Amino acid sequence: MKLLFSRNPNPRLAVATARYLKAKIAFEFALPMAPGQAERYRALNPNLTLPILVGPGWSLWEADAIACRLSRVAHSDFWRTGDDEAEMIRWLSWGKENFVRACDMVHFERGTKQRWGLGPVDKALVAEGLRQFHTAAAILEAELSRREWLVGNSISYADFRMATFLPFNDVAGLPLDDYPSIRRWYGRLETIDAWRDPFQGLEAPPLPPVKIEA
Ligand SMILES: N[C@@H](CCC(=O)N[C@@H](CS)C(=O)NCC(=O)O)C(=O)O
Repeated sequence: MKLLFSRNPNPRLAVATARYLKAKIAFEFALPMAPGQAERYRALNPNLTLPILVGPGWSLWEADAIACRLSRVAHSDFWRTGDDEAEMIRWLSWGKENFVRACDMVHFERGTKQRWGLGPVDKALVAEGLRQFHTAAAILEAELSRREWLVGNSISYADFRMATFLPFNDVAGLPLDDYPSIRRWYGRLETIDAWRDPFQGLEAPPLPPVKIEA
């Protein structure tokens, strides 16, 4: 199996998951959206997004599906399959619609758009993203004030998914310090090598720097 990746948030999540699970797979940097590259990747993922997991005669896209498959292959409970499964799915589902989405909105304006020259920061969208961030973070904060990890007593894929955009907070500038339990939870994630430095030893050009608006 081969994981096609870039350094952007969702592929980073998939690489971190694969490395956390010590998956015996190859890693290949890819640029499906670069000029002239689409035809090479369309059959693997019609969205032309990353990550993509490729095997003999098949491909799987969406970071969550890839995490599910890699966890099964590794016989790990990182992707819960027992009594905790419903709770894990609850956090994946809620996260994608709420906390992760709010982080994505702000990061897209302040990070992605500025890195790739996609236009000026839309201040109204940042304000709306921050409003949604505070609403979601309050719910997450209450939960994490009572527990170390989102599901049961140990880390699961729900923790990785919830944190998709937090490694990019140097550019997103989300007010994490307003939420001490989230901050402590994220500190625990950062002690995990596979999360903190998923690209270690992999060949992948750095992301373009964010150009600060005048
Ligand atoms: N829902 C998809 C989102 C995939 C996605 O939006 N990937 C973006 C990066 S975050 C992408 O492919 N960007 C182009 C690139 O990284 O080259 C997933 O979870 O895998």
